[in-house]
Amino acid sequence: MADKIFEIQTVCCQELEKCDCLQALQDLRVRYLGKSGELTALLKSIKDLAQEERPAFGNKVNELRKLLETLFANKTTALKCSEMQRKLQQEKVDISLTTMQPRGALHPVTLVEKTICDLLIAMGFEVLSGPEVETDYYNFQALNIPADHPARDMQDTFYIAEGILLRTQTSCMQARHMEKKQPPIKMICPGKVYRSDSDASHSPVFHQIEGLVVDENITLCDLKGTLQYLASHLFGEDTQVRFRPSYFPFTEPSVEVDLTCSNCHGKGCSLCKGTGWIEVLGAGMVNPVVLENCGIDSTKYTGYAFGLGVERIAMIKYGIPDIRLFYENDVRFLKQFGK
Ligand code: 2NL
Repeated sequence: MADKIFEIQTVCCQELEKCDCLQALQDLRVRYLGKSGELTALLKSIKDLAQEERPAFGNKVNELRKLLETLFANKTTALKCSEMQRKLQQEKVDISLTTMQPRGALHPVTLVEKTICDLLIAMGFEVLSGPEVETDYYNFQALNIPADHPARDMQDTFYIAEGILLRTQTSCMQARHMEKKQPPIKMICPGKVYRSDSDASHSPVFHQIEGLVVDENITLCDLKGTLQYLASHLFGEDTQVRFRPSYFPFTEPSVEVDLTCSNCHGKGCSLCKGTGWIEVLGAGMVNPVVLENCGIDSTKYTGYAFGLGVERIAMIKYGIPDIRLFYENDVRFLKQFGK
């Protein structure tokens, strides 16, 4: 009988040695230590022994059970450990590997529009947007653009129906806002505008930002200070702002606004055609007729307004020669601007 105990111990140890996965180990445990396993069978054979041999035999079998339980527990730990090692090795993630996904970038028009809006927001302007399909009233009449003005011609404006058109400027939104709200007003309206025009510097759709400030004692100086701040931040600290007299039906007086050339700093180059100045936008004091049209007392309040083309600013800033490059979506062009 002692031989039998020894044999079971030896064979079980050999099999444990060979065992290389947790499932096989579990099967082996059932085979030896399970309810109908080898050790239970061994213990049952106690009845074949003489009475006096039984206690010693029982003790030996129990010792073997304890030994095997320890060996199985050790083997379980060892197998779990090597399994974890294998997983760590196999499922390792190389975090230094780049995904090679091409990165997107903001369109230069979006980039410049956002930069200008952020500068104006910092000066306290609120941002409003409105419909691109407008009425003749808000696009022309409210803004003092007379019936015989060339802008009203079918040649210049996209008409959708009688009295309905694609807005040619964003000021319609300014007019709508003044109708609703009394001064102080300090707003900008960025958005798409449409004009029936197309060449290297004109596109049938382009982006405009118009600003409007109405309050007591607003002067042309307030306009100049605002534009100076904008110019210095867009084109550099040393940029100068110059006003030239001009004419718009919705402002009186009206001005064309020039900046010292960002390319040659005023010395004269091909970009500024030797003048040292570049025309960037139009502006002026809001025509009292426009204020009155929108329900604002022009004896009490004055205001300034300006309108700029975002594409034009981007063309000057980046030296882009043709407006159509913005709309062709050639990735080689677009990827130069993303930050
Ligand atoms: C240009 C010139 C300008 C305005 C826009 C404006 C708006 C209201 C009242 C008065 Cl509600 N004026 N806007 C004023 C002067 C010029 O735009 O050449 N834009 C591209």
